Amino acid sequence: MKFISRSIIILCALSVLCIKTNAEDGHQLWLNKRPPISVNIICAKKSAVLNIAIKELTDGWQGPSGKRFTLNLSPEKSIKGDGFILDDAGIRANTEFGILYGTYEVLRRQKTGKMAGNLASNPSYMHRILNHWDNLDGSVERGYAGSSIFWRNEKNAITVTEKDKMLWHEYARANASIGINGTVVNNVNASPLILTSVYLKKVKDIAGVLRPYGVKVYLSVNFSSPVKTGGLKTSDPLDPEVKKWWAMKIKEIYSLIPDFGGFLVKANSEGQPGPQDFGRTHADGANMIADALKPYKGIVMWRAFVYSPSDKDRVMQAYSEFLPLDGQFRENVIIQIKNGPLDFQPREPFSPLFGALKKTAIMPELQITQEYLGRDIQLVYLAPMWEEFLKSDTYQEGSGSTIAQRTAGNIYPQQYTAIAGVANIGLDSNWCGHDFAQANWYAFGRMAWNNKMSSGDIAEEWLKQTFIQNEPEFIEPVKAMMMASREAAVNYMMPLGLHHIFVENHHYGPAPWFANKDLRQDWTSVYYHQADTNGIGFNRTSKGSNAISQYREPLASRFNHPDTCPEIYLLWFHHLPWDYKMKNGRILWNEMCYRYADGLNEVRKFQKTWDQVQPYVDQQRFYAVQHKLQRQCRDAQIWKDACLLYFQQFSKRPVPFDIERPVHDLEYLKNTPPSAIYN
Ligand code: BDP
Repeated sequence: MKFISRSIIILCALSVLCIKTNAEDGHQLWLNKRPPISVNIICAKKSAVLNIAIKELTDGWQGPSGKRFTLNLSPEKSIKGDGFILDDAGIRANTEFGILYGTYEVLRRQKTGKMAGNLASNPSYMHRILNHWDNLDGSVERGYAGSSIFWRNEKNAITVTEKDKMLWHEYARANASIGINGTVVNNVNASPLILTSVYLKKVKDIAGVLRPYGVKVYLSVNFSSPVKTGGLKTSDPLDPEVKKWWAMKIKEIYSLIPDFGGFLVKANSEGQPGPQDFGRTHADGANMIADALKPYKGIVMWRAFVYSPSDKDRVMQAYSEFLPLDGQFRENVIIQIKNGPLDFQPREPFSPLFGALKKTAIMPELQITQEYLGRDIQLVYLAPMWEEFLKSDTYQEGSGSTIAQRTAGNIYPQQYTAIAGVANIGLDSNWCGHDFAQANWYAFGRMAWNNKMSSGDIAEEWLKQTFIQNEPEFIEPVKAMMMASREAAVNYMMPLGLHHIFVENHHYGPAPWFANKDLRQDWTSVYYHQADTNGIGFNRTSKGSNAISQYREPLASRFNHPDTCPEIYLLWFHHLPWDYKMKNGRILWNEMCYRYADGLNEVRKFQKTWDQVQPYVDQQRFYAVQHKLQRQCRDAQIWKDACLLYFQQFSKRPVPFDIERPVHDLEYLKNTPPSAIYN
């Protein structure tokens, strides 16, 4: 007996050891397997989609052993789209995909220890779409997790291997498990080649793998495709030959992919062609393509990311261009708007277009890939930023007109509702480069399904599933770290409303000194921070660029005065003297110093938190994250030193005595190429 119990103890100890030493490259994402418990699934119908649901439940069931569980396709009025109802007996849905999403919800609840019980769940958006900025040569614009999972730069670039299919299958499953039901497989800066028959054949193959998981394929298209690949003399949207060309092309696509989703278009933006090249409007361009897609129920996602090299404040331009077109777009056109009016900065107020357009369908575009938020190097959980954005009140129809409500079609009706996230996925074995960047992919899907979900709940769910760990000693500190990470990044990069002071185009490290008389001024840093001996910040008040006027009351007045402007946006809207008094009594310069220091100190705390939870994490991921946190700490220090030393030249004030002195030299940071500093 003694011997047996001792053996059991040794066995248990060994198995704990095994779990901890197991190599975990993160490839399983949040779908990590646990040994299944038996379950008796009852399903009257058979199909590729339902087979997936049955297999998932059989392979992953963690509920009562031997339970009878029914998958029931029965029309139910309270269920919308691919929504579902869960109860003790099983899942009810109107569509097979509803059953599939219900399946993943059941498994998620079981794995995260959420109480079983009744739940009715309908998606906030009909289309929940990833945007891959993947080029046909396999590179990924602003991608930090390896090459494209769809394209490659080889001789047989368009061949499809079994390995490709396996990866796309895993990708589709991961997306379905969080409710994502669409993917744009090529870059918004689109190569016209994507619409040639050779590439379309590969798109068909991709669509074939993704289909049973409910992930529809969409394409980014180049507006001058009729000229570039169609041999026409013009791409003028009002030209009958051009219309005919698009109609033919779209017919060809649907003959290959009957459930093709539609197009994403970046037009007249950053040098891309568009209808304005022919004296036409965005509406002329979008409608022409939308008309050709309509018979097939396809949609056009037309991006509002436009700005031209004019004197007008860049953050005001999209509003000025699109508002006059309100009501002119077809019902199957959705204007895709980035969350902020500038460009995916660590913090921006929401784009005023969300509170302006009334008769036009609109959708948010979020950036999951961390172009301006530390790439794959920094642990920055983005969901708190998206939550802040979705909860923003535009006051369009009085208070409570949040962006979540407006874009879900609850304020003005929209035939199609959608949300897009720029993907952070590549060929890296853990898909996203940083193990914690997976949480951003996960959170995007969860918020796209339910745009009122809290970022904290999502973090907790993700942690429990990804690390197969329900221990509060692990979950609580790590969740707190994730939840603090975005604010920390804002503080060590661009606190108090500062924005776009990155190294040119590189978008990782700081370069507040970046100026270039020969370049568009709105691509330089000095244009945005406007620091001089009088103060710092961009004056967007009624006495400045008047960007505040694009917001509805009471926001416009609130933003217009420094005393009422939320301090998180202070230098976004105001140019203020260095000794401006903050609410806490500090002068602006000192407050800036403390914010930079707080951001850095927070990352130091993250390192300690992570080290403390080592016993709960497999070695491979533990060391990978630990290593990245070291880099993050070093780089946060560079941000703090670079910005404070640079701005100090204008503030001409000391850094408060209780803040750590800079460890870097400004001249070194200014004169060393980023490749030497950050690699
Ligand atoms: C900017 C990126 C650029 C993209 C552009 C876009 O730097 O690579 O092409 O946005 O969204 O953030 O079109």
